[in-house]
Amino acid sequence: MKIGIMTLAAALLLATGCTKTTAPMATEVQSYRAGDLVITLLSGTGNLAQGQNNFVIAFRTANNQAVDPGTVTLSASMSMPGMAPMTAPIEVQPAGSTGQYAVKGDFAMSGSWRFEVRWDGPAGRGSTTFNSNVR
Ligand SMILES: [Cu+2]
Repeated sequence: MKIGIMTLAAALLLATGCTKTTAPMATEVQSYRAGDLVITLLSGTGNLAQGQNNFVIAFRTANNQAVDPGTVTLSASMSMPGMAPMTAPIEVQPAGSTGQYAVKGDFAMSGSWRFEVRWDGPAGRGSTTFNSNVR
């Protein structure tokens, strides 16, 4: 009985952690410098993988202070030889901490994806692109 309750508590903690906090997503996938901003992708594994992913995009200053970038959009595409680029459905939502956004993205293929981030808010308006490898 004790074990059952502990397991349930652990399962609830994990479930809550995946949707509400960024603490379990502490492993950096990659960081990019965009002017005064440092943009970091984080995931539970430190990678992005083919298929559905939950990850975090975080905005900080070069001095490691959290920044509120305001409205954030993220898109990803993969150029395909002889075909139109493949795009990934991506949803971005504020994650509850300054500068942190929860992202859901579905990558149909592994390989190098081109990401474009746009932001518009207290830190100004800007955009940047970078490549990240999906395993
Ligand atoms: Cu592809």
